Order: sequence, then structure tokens, then C-alpha cells
Amino acid sequence: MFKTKEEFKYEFSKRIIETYGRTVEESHLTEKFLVLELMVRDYASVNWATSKALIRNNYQKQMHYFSMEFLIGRLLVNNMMNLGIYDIAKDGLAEYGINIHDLEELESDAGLGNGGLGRLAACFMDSLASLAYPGHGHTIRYEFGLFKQKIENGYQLELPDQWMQTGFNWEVRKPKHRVPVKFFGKIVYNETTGKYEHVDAEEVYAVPYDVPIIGNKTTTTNTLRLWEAEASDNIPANQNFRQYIQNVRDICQMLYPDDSTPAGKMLRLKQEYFFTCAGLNSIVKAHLRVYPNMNNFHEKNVIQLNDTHPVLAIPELMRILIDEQGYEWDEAWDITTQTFAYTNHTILAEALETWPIDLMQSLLPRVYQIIEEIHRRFIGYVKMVSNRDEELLNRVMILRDGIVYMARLAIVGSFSVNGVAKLHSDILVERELKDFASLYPNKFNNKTNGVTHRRWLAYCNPELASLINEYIGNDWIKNPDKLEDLMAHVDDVNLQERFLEVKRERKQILADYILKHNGIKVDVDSIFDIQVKRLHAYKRQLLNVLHVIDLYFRMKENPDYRIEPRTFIFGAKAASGYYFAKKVIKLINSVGDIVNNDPETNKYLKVVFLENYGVTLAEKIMPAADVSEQISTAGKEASGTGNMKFMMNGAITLGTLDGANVEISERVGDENCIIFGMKDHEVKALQNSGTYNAWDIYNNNPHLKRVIDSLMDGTFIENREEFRVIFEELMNKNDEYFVLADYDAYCKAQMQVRDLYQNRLGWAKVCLINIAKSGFFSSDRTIQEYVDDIWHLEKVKF
Ligand code: B1H
Repeated sequence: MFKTKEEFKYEFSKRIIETYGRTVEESHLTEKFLVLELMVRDYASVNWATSKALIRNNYQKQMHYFSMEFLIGRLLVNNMMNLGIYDIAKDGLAEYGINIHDLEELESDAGLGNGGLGRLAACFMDSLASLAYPGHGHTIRYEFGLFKQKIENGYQLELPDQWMQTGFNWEVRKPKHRVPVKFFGKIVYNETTGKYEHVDAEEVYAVPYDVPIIGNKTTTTNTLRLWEAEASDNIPANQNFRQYIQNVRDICQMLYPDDSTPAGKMLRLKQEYFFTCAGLNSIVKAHLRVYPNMNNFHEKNVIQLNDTHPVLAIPELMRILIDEQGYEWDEAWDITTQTFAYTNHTILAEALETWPIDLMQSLLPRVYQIIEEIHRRFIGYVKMVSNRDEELLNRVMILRDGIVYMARLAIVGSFSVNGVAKLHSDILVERELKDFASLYPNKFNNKTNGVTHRRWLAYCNPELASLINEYIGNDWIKNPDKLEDLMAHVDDVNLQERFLEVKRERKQILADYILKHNGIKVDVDSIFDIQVKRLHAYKRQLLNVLHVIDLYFRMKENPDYRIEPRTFIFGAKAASGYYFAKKVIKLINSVGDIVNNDPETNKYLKVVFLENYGVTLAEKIMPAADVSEQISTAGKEASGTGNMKFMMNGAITLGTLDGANVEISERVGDENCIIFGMKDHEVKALQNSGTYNAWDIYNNNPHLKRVIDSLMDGTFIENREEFRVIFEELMNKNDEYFVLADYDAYCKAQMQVRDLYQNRLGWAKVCLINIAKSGFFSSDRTIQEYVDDIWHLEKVKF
């Protein structure tokens, strides 16, 4: 393996010649990129093999993270940095006249996820490996990631995300480790063996593709296992061959197929069982290669269920233990319930998974039988401990009225249930899962989310990272708590000025991007006020735009009223069937068209919608932000993780007391963030009182009234019906997310932003305090808490 620039150059050129029969000078950029990627993977493979051998030889316990989503983003430069070979490679390439950033740009963003939940899984993988814990991921090898968003004429268009088009060199196909997965068919009891058998099933093979997860400056290299469906030889006699092939192909085609049709719903359930069954069976096989039986399975393995999507792993493990390993129910249940831990990520009713019993029964006949038995025994238990409280029973049943409640199955079958921020976990215990929390008080706990500061600060913002290093050294990369050492320097005017310079440099990079992609020229000395996240009513991008419209009108009506120059930047994908969310995107773009082109005001106010928000774009956005908009209705955002990325890069949080904003504000103090709006209990109280009336607020606030009227009076678009759905949600459906209720408080909070920004050095100090206090929000801290309280892992010993 190369250790110097010269060795790197030698190997690079040798590989280019061997692979493509050309010299480095003659080869295409893509060829150079692919060769570099393979070189890095091979470099990491030595550590990968070592890690596997050590974990095996030391009989170490391992954690397996089951998640429908892993938003890992680009890997090339991140991996090189973690391996400590980045500078050698960069300099070596430079001597060939190759700019490493040109190669970096060729890597597609592995977008195997929707948003925060998937990105969290990716951050966890980075922290696990970097802290030298044996922890692996399992998911689906989707052919298409989340759609690629294009904005045309202000509307969102969805295009296929062909992320593997130029090849995905990080993965290694492992056909030897394939696992059969069975769907449909029926269950027969075999009198002679005394076992249940699954016959006439549609079988597919799950084939693993392993991706190395390379920790920072450590030999520890874990595995992200992507499962792919392939055809099997065991298909039912009456199965139509072509149809069978199609069914196999469908399974891994894309992330979250449309579930608005019965066929789509079935496919989603198929995906969930497909990868959990495959993952679990591969773990069981590995266990049985080392140990004679499954008695100690839970001592050597722990499986973290990332939301309810992989919860079928619980009945699947019961099936393996009972049908294949000959365990009795009680023994099997002991092992199972000591193996699984469940993370809840939302309390939004529409996101809590349920499945029709008849669907599950026909697709997964044996697994369903086991769920029924889990349900029967659980009901027996509840009756016993509650003195037959019928109402309680009705609230907690796993099966009810033809429906399977997945979160309930998850809670009953796991030894740990956690929320993802303090407020969220409290709401689970005190409100949403109250019954379960009193049935199983010891299962519930909180694990506040975190993000990897290596990607979200060191890698994406090298300018800020080196400034930090100058003042406090670089220990914080290994130990993010060390960022706190910056507190000793926050009053240093020199540091404050240097910070503002770095911020300006990063704003310039984003401004160039905006000019190139949106054709909008923005002022880098204006406040970059940014809201990037999935588009959802509860996240209230609408509140943000309404305020923008208000500022615009105020400047139009009064030539003496001028605001501190602002650039409002949005990035958000809307689910393809989410009509309201798509209209909000259109509204942002329509407002932008008018405002950006109005010569009277456009020195002060610009609105930018960045298309195709994802991991790679976020890496450009976070370093350039002044203000981080985290304005969800209190009680709705489980945690948020964008808030943490902004904070690390020295942006000031403008937010409600929701999700992890609560903990951010506790850590930085009230003077160093701007909190506004109703609190969770106030939202609940207002909801319960039944007295909320959006029209009252509208009628009592002339500025707001004018803003809302503009949705339908042709100010921003000729077709006055275009935004009717938004108007209706706010006014005639009485504003479910309390946009109007928080409107006035939001405007005042925005004025605080303006006041704070007047004092440039004061602003810089606040930003520096945010950076200094962001160590807590590193996923290294989160992972250590999971390890201490739930997983009980030991570091890989070298
Ligand atoms: C989060 C989801 C989610 N919570 C269902 N729940 C999905 C639910 O397609 N589905 O079926 C997809 C995603 N995602 C997010 O998780 C929360 O909203 C954030 O607040 C949180 O920070 C993040 C990570 O915990």
C-alpha cells in the first residue's frame, strides 16, 4: 500500500494502464475517478479484513443497525480523510495536473433515504467506526434512490435518481452469503417432524453487497450491507415465469414505492420483510458458524430497529428459533426480546405504520401466525397486570380491527424503546406511548440525535476547521467535546473577524452556486437565512414565506422602510403525492420571481429555492448560513438534525422549542439563539380547548391579512386559484399547524435577528459560542450513549 506521494503516483498510473490501456494523461476524468475510488477501497480492505478477524477471534458482541434508509452521500474524499491518505493523494494527483475536486464532483450522492432518519443512520455508521465499535448497517440496495428534483417554471418535477450509473465501486458483491426469502404460499404442520413448513412459496434470493465503513484514524472498518433481490430456483410450479422475474426486479427498484395503490402497499411490505429477513438470517448464520446454538445469540448481537420499518425482524427471529432451531416459545421469546431495541422517530399519526392483517397474512403467512401468538400472549399479560382493564386493552392491542400496529409490536418485542431528543422522548412517555410506558417503565429512554462533526464540519468546511485548529488544536476531531475550548476565545476580536472572513468566503461559494444554478445574483453581505429540510406542513416553510411576503409589502408601501439586506434560501423535496407541499414550493418560487425582479426592493430582499436538496448540496449550504430556520410547530419535530449541522458551522438558530432545538437553546443559552412561539404544552392546550380560530388572527392583524389575501389576489401569479389549497388549509381548515398563531412571534423574532446582526462582532461571538457548544451534538456522543445504555459493546482491540 502506498505511503508516499511517489508510491501513490506509481500505483495510480499502473492501475490506469492495467485497467484502460492508456496513460494517466490519455485517460478520461471518469476513468481516473473510478480508479482512484478502487484504490481507496482496496487500501481500506486490509483494515476491513483485520477488523473482521479481530471481532471474530475476540468473540465480540456486535450491533446491527436495521434501517430502510441510509443517506450516506459521497464517500471518496471522506474515506480518504478518514484513512489519512487525502493529502498524499491530492498532491500526487496535482502532479499529474489533476484537481482532486474535479474527481470528487463525479461521485454521485448515494441517496438511499428520504431525510433525517436516513442521514442519522449514515452519521451513526461514521461514529461507530470512528469510535472503534463493531456496528454494521443493513438496508436495501435500491436501484433508484429518492427522486432527483428539478424545478421547472416553479414546480417540482421528479426524475429518476440513477445513482449507480457510473458504477458504485465501494460495494463488494458476496454471492456466497445469499439468503432465501419466502413470500406467499401456505403453512403446513408436519406431523412427523412436529414442525411448521412453508410450502408453495415465491422464493427470492437476497444477495449482499458489502460497503466498507471506514472510521477516522482507526483500523476499525465496519460493513454496510446492501441487500439485492435475485431469482431463485424454487418457485411455485404454477408461477408464471415472466411475472416472477418482474416481481423479483420490483423489490429493490426504488425507495418507498407509491403506497397509494394496493399493489404499491404490498411492495413496501415486501421490501421491509425482504431486507430484515435477509439481514437477520445472515447474522444468525454467522453466529452459528462460531457457536453451537442460539442460546447466547443476544449476548453476541444486538439489533437496533430504526423506526418500525424493520420490525418484522422480531417475528422473523421467533420463526428461526422455533421452526429452524427447535426452541420452545418461551426460550425463543427470551432471546428475541433481549436482542432488539427500537427507536421511535415520530409521533405524527400518519407516519405510524399499520398494515392490514389480510395483506400481511397472505404475503407472510408464518410470520403473521407468530405475530398473532405474540399478540395473544401480550393481551394475556395486560389483562393480568391491569385487572382486565378493557379500555387499556383496546388502546394497546397489537392486532385490532383488521390492522397490525407495528410500533406496538416493536415495543412489546424489544428491551429498549428510545426517542431521539429529550422533548420527544418525554412526549412519548407522558402522552403518545403512556400506556406502554406504564406497562414497561424500564424500557423507555432518550437518546438525543447527533451528526458526525467529521463530515459536517471538518470535511464540508475546511476553512472553518483550520481556523478552529489555529486556536485550539485539532483534538476536537477525535473528541468533539474539545470544541468547548473555543469558549476561551469567543471574545477575541481577532478570532471574531477571522470567523466573519471565513463565513464570507463560504457565502461567496454558495452565491456562485446560486448564480450558476438559479441565475440569481445574491449579495454576500446580506444575511443568509436558510431553511433546508423535507417539505412538510408541520415544518412550516409556509410561515417563513409569509414573513418574506410581509417584508416585501412593507418595503413597497413605505419607501423609508428598508430591511437589513436578506437572502432567504430554501431547499426541500416534497413527496410526489403531497399536493399541498408542492404548492408551497411553487409559492416560494413565485414570490421569488416577483421579489427578485423588483428593482425597488431587490437590493434588500432576495428569495432563492435551491433544487434537489440532498447530502451533497447540504455540504455547500451549512457552511454558508447565518440563520438556521427551525420553525416547526412545537411537539411535531421529533429532533431535527439540520439544526445541529448549522450550529456546528456557526449559524444562529431561529426556532421554536421543538425537538433538539430545546437542547440547543439550553446549551448555548437564551442570548445565543432566538426562540419564539408556542411551546408544546401550549399547542396541546390550544388544540384541546377547541377555541382556536384562524379568522380571528387574520382579522386582527392587518399586515398578516394583506399577506394572506395576496395568496389569491394575483400578486404573485396570474391564476388566482393556484394557491387556493394553501389559503384553505390556513383559513377554512383552521390552520392545523398554527402558522397564524405563531406569526406575530415569528416576525418579532426576525426583528431580533436584524438587531443582533447590526453588531457584526457581537454576531460573530454568538456564532462562535454556537460552534463551541456543538460538541454535544456530535453523533460520537449519541453513539457512546447507545453503547453505554443499550448496546454494551466493547471497542475492537488491535
Ligand atoms: C423522521 C421519519 C420517517 N421521523 C416514515 N420519521 C417514513 C417516517 O417514508 N416513510 O415511511 C420516512 C421517514 N423521519 C425524522 O427522523 C424526524 O422527523 C426528525 O425530526 C428526526 O431528526 C429524524 C432522525 O431522528
